Parts: sequence; structure tokens; C-alpha cells
Amino acid sequence: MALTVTEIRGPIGIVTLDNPARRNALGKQLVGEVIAALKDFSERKLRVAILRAAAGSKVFSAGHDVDELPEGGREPLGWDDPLRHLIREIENFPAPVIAMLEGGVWGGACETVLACDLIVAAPEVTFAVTPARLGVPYNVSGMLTFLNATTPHIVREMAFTAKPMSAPRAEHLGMINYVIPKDELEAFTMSLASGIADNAPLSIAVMKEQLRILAGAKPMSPQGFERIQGLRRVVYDSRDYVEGIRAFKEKRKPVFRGE
Ligand code: YXS
Repeated sequence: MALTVTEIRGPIGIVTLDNPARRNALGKQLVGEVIAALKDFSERKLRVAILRAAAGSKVFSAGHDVDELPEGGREPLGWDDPLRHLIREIENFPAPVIAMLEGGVWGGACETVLACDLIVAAPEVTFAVTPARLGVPYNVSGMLTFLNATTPHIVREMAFTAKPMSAPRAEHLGMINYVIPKDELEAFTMSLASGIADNAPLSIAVMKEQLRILAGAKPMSPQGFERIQGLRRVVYDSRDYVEGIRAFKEKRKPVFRGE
């Protein structure tokens, strides 16, 4: 059974996340369908892609599918993790990707949305960066996505508190482009997309790629990278990591002991 719905309206492609039973968790199948849709849009040379959840969704996406996370002792967000593939596909898609949001945006879905080129959200939308809720050591490129979307203080606040941030506050901080009433959201987003689609696609594609390369051009020494990977291993080898995943699955509050 498909977990997404794909639609093409002229030069605009729309991918709708449609797995409400698991709150659109970013599992291997759902991510694979989104990536396949983006590849199809690229082959058709569509000029804008829109990523959304089904109309009226209370949750845009609950983030990484926790059941697909390792239970410890292994890198949880490695290069080949579906979430990492999704982020790269959005960043490498040769045209703007617009996130059109209704409902809560959680964990890896926050990074997915912030990797999009423009973000339009209904006022009720919230954004929660959740590694600390689960004991997960987020990965380096993921943290860079957050750092490129806002200031270090705001990244720290979101990462350390794991509390949802409202769409109006996110807009005030410049993290998202527009907050639009739910009943106007689709018309507004389609109008935004159509305006972009009327502009020069080659110019837009090269500016998007320039911005991607410049955003990733952060110096990090090999020693610095190795130190981070060593620290992350301590976390995903920890009892806290196992406790975080287990508590989620057992639907109880985790008890973290810092070991
Ligand atoms: O009990 P059933 O079988 O009906 O399944 C429940 C949930 O277990 C399931 N579900 C998920 N399954 C896998 N991965 C998930 N991330 C996930 N989230 C939910 O969906 C069914 C309905 O969930 P329920 O009853 O909680 O729905 P709700 O409407 O009461 O609450 C919606 C949420 C989103 C507020 C709630 O489901 C929630 O807090 N989900 C987890 C949000 C979260 O912490 N996401 C982070 C995932 S890990 C990740 O993204 C990164 C690795 S990291 O953490 O590092 O950022």
C-alpha cells in the first residue's frame, strides 16, 4: 500500500505524505516513495516540488521511524539511513522544494523541512528537534542543516529542550518563510510555486546549487570530525540511548542516567 500520493499540476509536482497510522514517520518505504517522486519530477524537468501532508493532518511527520533505529551499538544515522538519503535528495533536487506544512513537525522531519528551499506553515504548526528526548546523537551534516537555518542559540534551545517551537516564532526568527491560515495555505503555496515556475529554471538551479555548496563550506579538520564521531559513538553505545528507544516503544517516559 502506498504511503504517499503524487500529483503533477503543470510545472509543479506535489508529494503528499499519507501514512496517518504512523503519523507519517520517515521510514524506509515512505522515504523511498518521496525520493522516487522527486526523481520523476526531475526527469520531467518540473520547476517546483511541493512536500506536504494530507490536508487536515494533525502531524506533518513524526520524524525518523523509531522502529527502524538500531537499538544501540551501531551508528543510528549513517550515510545510508533513509533520512540522510531524503535530505540529500531534497538538497540536490535541481529546482526549489517547498515544504507546505500542517500539523506537528518532529525530529528528523524538522531537518527534512529545513532542508527544503522554502517553508510555508499554518499557524498551528510546531517544530520539535527531538534527539535529546530519545538519547540520539544527531549527525554532523544534520546539525549543519539546523545551523544554516537559524542561530546557534536557537539551535541549542531546540536541541537541548526538545520542546516544540510555534510557526509564528519560527517565522519571527527567519527559520520559515510564511505563516498562512490553513484554509489559504494551498492556494498561497501554489501561487508562490507558480511564480517561481515562471522564472528561468537554469538560473534558479545553479543558484540553488551555489547556495548548497556555500552552506556546506564549513571548515572542519579530520581530527575534529574524528573527535565528533568518537563522541557520538559513546552516545549510541550508551545505556541512555537504549533506554530512550525502549521507553519510546514501551510508551513511557525515559529515565536517563548519563551513562
Ligand atoms: O501505537 P501504534 O502502533 O498505534 O503507533 C503509534 C506510534 O507508535 C506511531 N509513531 C511512530 N512510529 C515510529 N516512529 C515514530 N517517530 C513515530 N511516531 C508515532 O504512530 C502511532 C500513533 O502515535 P501516537 O498515538 O503517539 O499519536 P498522537 O497523535 O497521540 O501523537 C503524535 C506525536 C507525533 C506527538 C507522537 O506520535 C510522538 O511524539 N511521536 C514521536 C515524535 C518524535 O520524538 N520523533 C523523533 C523520532 S527519532 C528522529 O526523528 C531522529 C532520530 S532524532 O530523534 O534524532 O531527531
